[in-house]
Amino acid sequence: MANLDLRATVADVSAQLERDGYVIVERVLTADEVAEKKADLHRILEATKTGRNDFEGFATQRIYALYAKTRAFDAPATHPLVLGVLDNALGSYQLSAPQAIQIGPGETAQNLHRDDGVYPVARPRPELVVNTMWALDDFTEPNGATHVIPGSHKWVDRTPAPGDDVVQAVMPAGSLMFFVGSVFHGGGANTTNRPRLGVILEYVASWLRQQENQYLAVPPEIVLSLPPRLQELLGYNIHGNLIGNVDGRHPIKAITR
Ligand SMILES: O=C(O)CCC(=O)C(=O)O
Repeated sequence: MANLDLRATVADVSAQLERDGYVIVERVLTADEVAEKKADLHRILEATKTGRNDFEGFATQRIYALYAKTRAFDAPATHPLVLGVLDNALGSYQLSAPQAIQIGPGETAQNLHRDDGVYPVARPRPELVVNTMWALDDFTEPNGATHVIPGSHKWVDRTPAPGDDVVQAVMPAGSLMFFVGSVFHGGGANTTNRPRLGVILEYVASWLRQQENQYLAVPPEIVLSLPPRLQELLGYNIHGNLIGNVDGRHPIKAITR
């Protein structure tokens, strides 16, 4: 399916996400924004080790605890298009696994997986997870553009098999891919001599536990300096009047000095 651009409405993006399990919106970030974010992430990548197993990628660097280390993805996390699509897909949600992923030269393809596979809830079920991938380099077939199996989010009891239609999320730097937690996908092999940098901001329904523990990942003094909507997305929210309360009160009060 053709990539969309910023003329696409929330309804357009949501419809394609629901149908295919993923959708790409090109050039959501300007070239200047991409350059600025890349520069900040490169500062952190200098001190970031490569992965410890095949899933993380032995030639791939991952910046975990992203919101403790950079302010470059504060605005993208609450981009109106992102929030609109997430409102439709999940209703009430929070960040689950924000991380930068730099796939290095020589990396092999990651196994195809579902991001919501960590939650033991029987299928079919409503989506629990929506992921966003912000491309900071051009994503190409040879440099490891994410592999996706369109439509696989609707599979109830099958897994990928040889012959399945696997596409790659080819998109220019600054583009944004949405993909639901139930769609099979994985990082591609990088056969070029340059790294491929992207940032994944994964969101999960706010009644579920976040994949990375943001309360410990992001120091309270940083959380308190952030806009309220981002604080909520980092986990300082209450779902359904009760889930997430601290001593009967809103969790942000527990760290407010
Ligand atoms: O970097 C990518 O293209 C996707 C990575 C991914 O799916 C993961 O690490 O779970």
